Amino acid sequence: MELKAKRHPLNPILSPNPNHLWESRFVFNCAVAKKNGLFHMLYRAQGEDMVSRIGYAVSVDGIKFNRLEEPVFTPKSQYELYGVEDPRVTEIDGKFYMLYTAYSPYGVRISMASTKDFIQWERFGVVIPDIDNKDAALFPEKVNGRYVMFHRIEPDMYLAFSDDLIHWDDFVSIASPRKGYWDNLKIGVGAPPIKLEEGWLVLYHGVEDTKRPIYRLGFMLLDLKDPTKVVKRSEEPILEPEEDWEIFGGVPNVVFSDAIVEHNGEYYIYYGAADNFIALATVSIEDVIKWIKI
Ligand code: BMA
Repeated sequence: MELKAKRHPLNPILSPNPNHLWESRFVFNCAVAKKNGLFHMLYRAQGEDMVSRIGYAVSVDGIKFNRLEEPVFTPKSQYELYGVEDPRVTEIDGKFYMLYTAYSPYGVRISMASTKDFIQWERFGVVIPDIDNKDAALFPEKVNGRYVMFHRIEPDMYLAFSDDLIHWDDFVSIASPRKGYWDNLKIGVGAPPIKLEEGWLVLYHGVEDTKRPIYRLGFMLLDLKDPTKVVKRSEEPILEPEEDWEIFGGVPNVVFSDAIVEHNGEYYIYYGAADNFIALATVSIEDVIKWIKI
């Protein structure tokens, strides 16, 4: 069975805003958390200076978002000199933890901050030091007594484990690019995983090694008790660049997701299109379960 996500007809749902210098050129990879009937979005934006900052937008239907005039999270340390990128948010014990990429002359580093209201932040800084690393997302609960995080040391997807969310160890590669497939160059987690009876459902991106690399999206299913074990993986992508605004833009041929949210029997997949826009695609939960079971 081929599982395909369906684009929302109002796409793209968020575009650069020429009136705000910090987000005048590109808005793209975003985190979304649903809480008390609202969709809270944290999105990466670039303006005239090309530094990445994080903006906030809110919605009641998950489709039409209202944004703030100013970014809510901006570079604050030497590791963030070029920007704060690609937020992914997980709610743990009533707090939202954001993992993001800090980009600077030192390279790319996984960093963390937490918030209760998406405006005021507690910053933890770099949590995996001394190594180029990105594509991080936290599991929503401890597994076997420890916190678990996805991360990516090129070209593989890794897990890391922690007792306090700050110190991470036991790095283990759980999946690699596959020769002859759409994800043959490098892979990284998309959204934080969703716990199902059948296992951990993980949206991820895969890059194909072509003259102009193509970013596509697929699913993995991880073993519930031992998430280092991949039980199933999309043979075909569930979403790939097809629309003009996915093929042309800041970086061509990119669909890249940091967020999946359950809503009315569907998964809402929010994605950055061509590093230029924010778009929405949906897939029915029933179809995902069917895909898992075949
Ligand atoms: C990757 C990511 C994203 C981006 C993608 C395509 O390296 O870190 O920020 O969307 O490249 O340019």
